[in-house]
Amino acid sequence: MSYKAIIFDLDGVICSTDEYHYQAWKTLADRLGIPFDRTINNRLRGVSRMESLEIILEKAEQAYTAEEKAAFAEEKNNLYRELLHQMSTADLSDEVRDTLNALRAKGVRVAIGSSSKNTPFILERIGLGNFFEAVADGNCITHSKPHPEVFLKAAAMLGLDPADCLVVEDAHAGVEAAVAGGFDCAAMGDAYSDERARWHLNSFGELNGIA
Ligand code: B16
Ligand code: MG
Repeated sequence: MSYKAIIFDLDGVICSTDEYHYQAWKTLADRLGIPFDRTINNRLRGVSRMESLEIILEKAEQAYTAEEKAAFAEEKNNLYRELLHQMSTADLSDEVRDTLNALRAKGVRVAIGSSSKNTPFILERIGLGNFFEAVADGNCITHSKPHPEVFLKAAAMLGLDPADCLVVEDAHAGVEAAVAGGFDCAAMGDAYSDERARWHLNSFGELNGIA
Protein backbone atom coordinates (compact mmCIF):
# COMPACT_ATOMS: atom_id res chain seq x y z
CA MET A 1 0.00 0.00 0.00
CA SER A 2 1.44 3.37 -0.81
CA TYR A 3 0.35 6.49 1.02
CA LYS A 4 1.18 10.02 -0.10
CA ALA A 5 1.29 11.25 3.49
CA ILE A 6 1.29 10.08 7.07
CA ILE A 7 -0.54 12.06 9.77
CA PHE A 8 0.92 11.33 13.18
CA ASP A 9 -0.74 11.67 16.54
CA LEU A 10 1.70 13.35 18.96
CA ASP A 11 1.29 12.20 22.58
CA GLY A 12 2.16 8.52 22.77
CA VAL A 13 3.23 8.22 19.12
CA ILE A 14 5.99 10.75 18.38
CA CYS A 15 6.98 11.19 22.03
CA SER A 16 6.07 9.92 25.48
CA THR A 17 4.22 12.99 26.72
CA ASP A 18 1.30 10.63 27.46
CA GLU A 19 3.24 9.72 30.63
CA TYR A 20 3.45 13.40 31.62
CA HIS A 21 -0.30 13.81 31.07
CA TYR A 22 -0.79 10.89 33.46
CA GLN A 23 1.54 12.31 36.11
CA ALA A 24 -0.07 15.76 35.98
CA TRP A 25 -3.64 14.39 36.21
CA LYS A 26 -2.55 12.02 39.00
CA THR A 27 -1.17 14.92 41.05
CA LEU A 28 -4.44 16.85 40.64
CA ALA A 29 -6.65 13.82 41.37
CA ASP A 30 -4.65 12.95 44.51
CA ARG A 31 -4.97 16.52 45.77
CA LEU A 32 -8.74 16.37 45.28
CA GLY A 33 -8.98 12.87 46.81
CA ILE A 34 -10.39 11.39 43.59
CA PRO A 35 -9.40 7.81 42.61
CA PHE A 36 -7.36 7.82 39.40
CA ASP A 37 -5.24 5.08 37.87
CA ARG A 38 -3.68 4.09 34.56
CA THR A 39 -6.84 2.32 33.39
CA ILE A 40 -8.84 5.53 33.74
CA ASN A 41 -5.90 7.41 32.21
CA ASN A 42 -6.16 5.34 29.04
CA ARG A 43 -9.65 6.80 28.50
CA LEU A 44 -8.08 10.28 28.36
CA ARG A 45 -5.86 9.49 25.37
CA GLY A 46 -6.72 11.74 22.44
CA VAL A 47 -9.59 13.56 24.16
CA SER A 48 -9.45 17.26 25.07
CA ARG A 49 -8.30 18.67 28.40
CA MET A 50 -11.83 19.55 29.61
CA GLU A 51 -13.29 16.23 28.46
CA SER A 52 -10.43 14.48 30.27
CA LEU A 53 -11.30 16.39 33.45
CA GLU A 54 -14.95 15.35 33.16
CA ILE A 55 -13.89 11.69 32.93
CA ILE A 56 -11.75 12.07 36.07
CA LEU A 57 -14.59 13.82 37.93
CA GLU A 58 -16.91 10.82 37.32
CA LYS A 59 -15.33 9.38 40.49
CA ALA A 60 -15.61 12.59 42.54
CA GLU A 61 -17.90 12.60 45.56
CA GLN A 62 -18.99 16.19 45.05
CA ALA A 63 -20.09 18.37 42.17
CA TYR A 64 -17.90 21.28 41.04
CA THR A 65 -18.84 24.56 39.42
CA ALA A 66 -17.73 25.53 35.91
CA GLU A 67 -15.28 28.01 37.47
CA GLU A 68 -13.75 25.31 39.69
CA LYS A 69 -13.43 22.98 36.71
CA ALA A 70 -11.69 25.66 34.66
CA ALA A 71 -9.26 26.22 37.56
CA PHE A 72 -8.57 22.46 37.82
CA ALA A 73 -7.86 22.23 34.08
CA GLU A 74 -5.47 25.17 34.35
CA GLU A 75 -3.77 23.63 37.40
CA LYS A 76 -3.26 20.37 35.51
CA ASN A 77 -1.93 22.18 32.46
CA ASN A 78 0.57 24.12 34.60
CA LEU A 79 1.80 20.86 36.16
CA TYR A 80 2.00 19.32 32.69
CA ARG A 81 3.94 22.27 31.24
CA GLU A 82 6.45 22.08 34.12
CA LEU A 83 7.17 18.53 32.95
CA LEU A 84 7.33 19.62 29.30
CA HIS A 85 9.95 22.25 30.17
CA GLN A 86 12.28 19.42 31.18
CA MET A 87 12.07 17.89 27.70
CA SER A 88 14.83 18.23 25.13
CA THR A 89 15.89 16.69 21.84
CA ALA A 90 16.98 13.67 23.91
CA ASP A 91 13.25 12.90 24.36
CA LEU A 92 12.90 12.12 20.66
CA SER A 93 13.95 8.49 20.30
CA ASP A 94 16.47 7.44 17.68
CA GLU A 95 13.88 5.07 16.25
CA VAL A 96 11.28 7.81 15.75
CA ARG A 97 13.84 10.30 14.37
CA ASP A 98 15.36 7.76 11.96
CA THR A 99 11.99 6.51 10.77
CA LEU A 100 10.64 10.03 10.16
CA ASN A 101 13.77 10.92 8.18
CA ALA A 102 13.59 7.70 6.15
CA LEU A 103 9.92 8.24 5.31
CA ARG A 104 10.53 11.81 4.22
CA ALA A 105 13.53 10.72 2.14
CA LYS A 106 11.22 8.28 0.33
CA GLY A 107 8.93 11.19 -0.55
CA VAL A 108 6.23 10.46 2.02
CA ARG A 109 4.79 13.76 3.30
CA VAL A 110 4.46 14.07 7.06
CA ALA A 111 1.95 15.91 9.25
CA ILE A 112 0.71 16.07 12.84
CA GLY A 113 -2.89 15.54 13.99
CA SER A 114 -3.04 16.07 17.76
CA SER A 115 -5.76 17.15 20.19
CA SER A 116 -3.16 18.97 22.28
CA LYS A 117 -2.98 22.74 22.55
CA ASN A 118 0.63 22.27 23.68
CA THR A 119 1.65 20.74 20.33
CA PRO A 120 3.84 23.65 19.07
CA PHE A 121 5.71 23.82 22.38
CA ILE A 122 6.31 20.04 22.47
CA LEU A 123 7.53 19.93 18.86
CA GLU A 124 9.91 22.78 19.66
CA ARG A 125 11.26 21.00 22.76
CA ILE A 126 12.04 17.77 20.88
CA GLY A 127 13.64 19.53 17.92
CA LEU A 128 10.82 19.00 15.41
CA GLY A 129 9.53 22.58 15.40
CA ASN A 130 9.98 22.92 11.64
CA PHE A 131 9.91 19.27 10.58
CA PHE A 132 6.28 18.65 9.67
CA GLU A 133 4.69 20.03 6.54
CA ALA A 134 1.34 20.49 8.30
CA VAL A 135 0.39 20.68 11.96
CA ALA A 136 -3.28 20.38 12.95
CA ASP A 137 -3.73 20.51 16.72
CA GLY A 138 -5.97 21.43 19.63
CA ASN A 139 -5.62 25.11 18.78
CA CYS A 140 -7.42 24.81 15.44
CA ILE A 141 -10.30 22.41 16.14
CA THR A 142 -13.69 22.62 17.80
CA HIS A 143 -14.19 18.87 18.26
CA SER A 144 -11.51 16.59 19.68
CA LYS A 145 -11.07 12.91 18.82
CA PRO A 146 -13.06 10.67 18.26
CA HIS A 147 -14.40 13.39 15.93
CA PRO A 148 -12.32 13.30 12.70
CA GLU A 149 -11.89 17.10 12.48
CA VAL A 150 -8.19 17.25 13.38
CA PHE A 151 -7.20 14.64 10.77
CA LEU A 152 -9.44 16.20 8.10
CA LYS A 153 -7.78 19.56 8.81
CA ALA A 154 -4.30 18.01 8.45
CA ALA A 155 -5.26 16.38 5.13
CA ALA A 156 -6.74 19.66 3.88
CA MET A 157 -3.53 21.50 4.83
CA LEU A 158 -1.64 18.98 2.70
CA GLY A 159 -4.20 19.30 -0.11
CA LEU A 160 -4.83 15.54 -0.02
CA ASP A 161 -7.86 13.27 0.27
CA PRO A 162 -8.13 11.09 3.38
CA ALA A 163 -7.78 8.02 1.15
CA ASP A 164 -4.22 9.13 0.32
CA CYS A 165 -3.16 9.47 3.97
CA LEU A 166 -2.34 7.05 6.76
CA VAL A 167 -3.03 8.07 10.38
CA VAL A 168 -0.83 6.71 13.19
CA GLU A 169 -2.50 6.56 16.61
CA ASP A 170 -2.05 5.20 20.14
CA ALA A 171 -5.61 5.99 21.30
CA HIS A 172 -8.86 4.16 20.63
CA ALA A 173 -10.51 7.59 20.27
CA GLY A 174 -7.89 8.42 17.64
CA VAL A 175 -8.44 5.21 15.67
CA GLU A 176 -12.17 5.91 15.73
CA ALA A 177 -11.54 9.47 14.51
CA ALA A 178 -9.31 8.29 11.67
CA VAL A 179 -11.77 5.67 10.44
CA ALA A 180 -14.69 8.13 10.73
CA GLY A 181 -12.73 10.53 8.51
CA GLY A 182 -12.08 7.90 5.84
CA PHE A 183 -8.40 7.32 6.69
CA ASP A 184 -6.53 4.06 7.02
CA CYS A 185 -5.07 3.82 10.51
CA ALA A 186 -1.96 2.21 11.98
CA ALA A 187 -2.53 1.54 15.69
CA MET A 188 0.17 1.18 18.31
CA GLY A 189 0.57 1.24 22.08
CA ASP A 190 -2.69 1.27 24.00
CA ALA A 191 -4.71 1.01 20.75
CA TYR A 192 -2.53 -1.75 19.25
CA SER A 193 -5.31 -4.37 19.15
CA ASP A 194 -8.05 -2.03 17.94
CA GLU A 195 -9.80 -3.97 15.18
CA ARG A 196 -10.82 -0.82 13.33
CA ALA A 197 -7.16 -0.18 12.46
CA ARG A 198 -5.79 -1.50 9.16
CA TRP A 199 -2.26 -1.90 10.55
CA HIS A 200 -0.98 -2.88 13.99
CA LEU A 201 2.49 -1.59 14.90
CA ASN A 202 4.68 -3.35 17.43
CA SER A 203 7.19 -0.58 16.90
CA PHE A 204 7.27 2.83 15.23
CA GLY A 205 9.96 1.59 12.85
CA GLU A 206 7.51 -0.85 11.24
CA LEU A 207 6.06 2.16 9.38
CA ASN A 208 9.02 1.86 7.05
CA GLY A 209 7.61 -1.38 5.69
CA ILE A 210 4.08 0.01 5.27
CA ALA A 211 4.60 3.35 3.55
P1 B16 B 1 -3.59 19.49 26.07
P2 B16 B 1 -2.85 13.57 21.20
C1 B16 B 1 -4.00 14.56 23.38
O1 B16 B 1 -2.95 14.55 22.49
C2 B16 B 1 -3.71 13.67 24.57
O2 B16 B 1 -3.66 12.30 24.17
C3 B16 B 1 -4.80 13.83 25.59
O3 B16 B 1 -4.52 13.03 26.73
C4 B16 B 1 -4.89 15.31 26.00
O4 B16 B 1 -5.95 15.50 26.94
C5 B16 B 1 -5.14 16.15 24.76
O5 B16 B 1 -4.10 15.92 23.83
C6 B16 B 1 -5.18 17.62 25.07
O6 B16 B 1 -3.92 18.04 25.48
O7 B16 B 1 -4.13 19.53 27.48
O8 B16 B 1 -2.08 19.56 26.01
O9 B16 B 1 -4.26 20.49 25.16
O10 B16 B 1 -2.74 12.18 21.74
O11 B16 B 1 -4.08 13.84 20.36
O12 B16 B 1 -1.57 14.04 20.55
MG1 MG C 1 -1.95 10.00 21.52
